[in-house]
Amino acid sequence: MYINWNQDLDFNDAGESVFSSPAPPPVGGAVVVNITVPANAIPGNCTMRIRRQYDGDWYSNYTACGNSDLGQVEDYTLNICAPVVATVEMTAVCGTSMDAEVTIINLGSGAPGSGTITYAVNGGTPVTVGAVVGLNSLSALGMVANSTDNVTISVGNGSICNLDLGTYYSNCPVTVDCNAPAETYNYCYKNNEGRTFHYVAAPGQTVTLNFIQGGLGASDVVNFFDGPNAASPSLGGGNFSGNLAPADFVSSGQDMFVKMRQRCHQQLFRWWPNC
Ligand SMILES: [Ca+2]
Ligand SMILES: [Ca+2]
Repeated sequence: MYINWNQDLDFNDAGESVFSSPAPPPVGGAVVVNITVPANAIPGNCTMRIRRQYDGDWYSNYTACGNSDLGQVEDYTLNICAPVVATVEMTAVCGTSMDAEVTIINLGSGAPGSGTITYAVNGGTPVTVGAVVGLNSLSALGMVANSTDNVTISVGNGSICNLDLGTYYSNCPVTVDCNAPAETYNYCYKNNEGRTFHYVAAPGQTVTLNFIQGGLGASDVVNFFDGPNAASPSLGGGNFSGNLAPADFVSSGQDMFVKMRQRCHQQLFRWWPNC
């Protein structure tokens, strides 16, 4: 298998021979090949060639062009994406509203005027609106901005090359009822989804979090803060050797703030918040 990454009408450059099967090649069934697009690939259409050949033995003639006794050659067009570059900032007035500001830095391989933003509020039906390079305000998303309100955002450029920006939450406080039994809280830790939590107990009470379950990837970090935000004193944090259970954290006052940072994992966390 060959790909003309640099669009110069040949398959001869470094990295353009992307796969060779073992000899003899498998008969029947699928051949699965994972291809990493090199950083110097030119965005746009390029040609991928798949060649199967036999010249008395399976080992001869590993080339993109040339004669062979038996075999088949097929050419395909690959569309190499230049990625969209964009950031999101959320603003929430807890109990009132939650808005998102999407700044598109670059539409990648998209044409001018081709930008779109697709967002879904609280897992609902996605809505697509036009977008410009620069600041795009998604105001009045229709959320009350409580602790579980969220919006999932992606940016398109008129091609199949979308940028999934992930899911964003309001960060509004969760009120811990000190007179109720401890509840188990489940949170699915998703791909591209960082998350913060702000727990508030009644005045004079403290917040305790006890983890029952929570797997962390090698580069994942969870931090705990003794107050209402990440500027508060640390109560600890880190990777916990990949497993949060059975970590316990106790605030000194009525607020505790939790901040997760993750890289592409789907994990389930369960913890008890109580007073
Ligand atoms: Ca080439
Ligand atoms: Ca060349």
